[in-house]
Amino acid sequence: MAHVFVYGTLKKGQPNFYRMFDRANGKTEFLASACTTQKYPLVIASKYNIPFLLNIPGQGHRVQGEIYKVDYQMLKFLDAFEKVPTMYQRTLVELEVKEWVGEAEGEERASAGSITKAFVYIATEYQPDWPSRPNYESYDSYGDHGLEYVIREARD
Ligand code: PCA
Repeated sequence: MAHVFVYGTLKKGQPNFYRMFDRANGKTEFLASACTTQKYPLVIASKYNIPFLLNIPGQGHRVQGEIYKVDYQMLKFLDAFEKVPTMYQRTLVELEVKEWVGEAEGEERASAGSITKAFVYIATEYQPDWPSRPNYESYDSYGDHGLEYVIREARD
């Protein structure tokens, strides 16, 4: 089992959320809402409007997202789906828990305000202009930026 912090299209209400709950891909359990303890730029880039967290701590916002507990099969699915290591790298990030909902067996229930760690998918590399793009505290594909995510199945 692994803990994964999602901040983009895998969040609840976002276009790839359902993939984490497709039992053919493995098992997922929601644990908590959280935000990064450090600031990072979260930008939307590429012609498919893909959200990327850039590994530039101290710049941008403390990014909001959700922590999920996934089994090994789901972790491998997500790595493949996020094109690790070409597009994203899966790395550990420090998080502040906002609301802990899951009650994972044998695990401490983390209270609001407590610090935890989870895997996150960060951009493997980025174009020079990405860090100066508008950056978001909380990603929403359908937000007023108008940069709706283009789902895999609709790409050319
Ligand atoms: N999927 C991953 C990384 C960016 C994306 O769209 C996530 O939601 O965390």
